[in-house]
Amino acid sequence: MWRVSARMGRVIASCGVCMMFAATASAHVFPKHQDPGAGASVSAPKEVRIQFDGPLEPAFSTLTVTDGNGKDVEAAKSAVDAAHPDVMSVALPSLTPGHYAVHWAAVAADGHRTHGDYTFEVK
Ligand SMILES: [Cu+2]
Repeated sequence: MWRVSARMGRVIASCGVCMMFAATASAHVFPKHQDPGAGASVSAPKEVRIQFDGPLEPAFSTLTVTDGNGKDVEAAKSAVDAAHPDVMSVALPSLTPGHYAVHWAAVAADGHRTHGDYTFEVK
């Protein structure tokens, strides 16, 4: 079960249960707002922040950022906002101009997993 859109990048739901029962699709969380956005060209951001359409399981949800060579660049481990369990962010060092990829894996509160990636550009 997967879907693709130019605006959101690549998004994949990957739990075995859901491969068989499409009706459970609503148990998955998907990005609602991504900052920087997919395909955006921005000044070096201090963090990548994604708001999902439902609460995340902090222990299993991750957000990483890689540079053009596929090397991790995030300054710290990603974290789910304690006050806003639907928001996950990761701090960044000062990034040099270039293309970067965001990789996220979101585990919903009920254990269903989705993941995806998208790119943005630092001017
Ligand atoms: Cu699932």
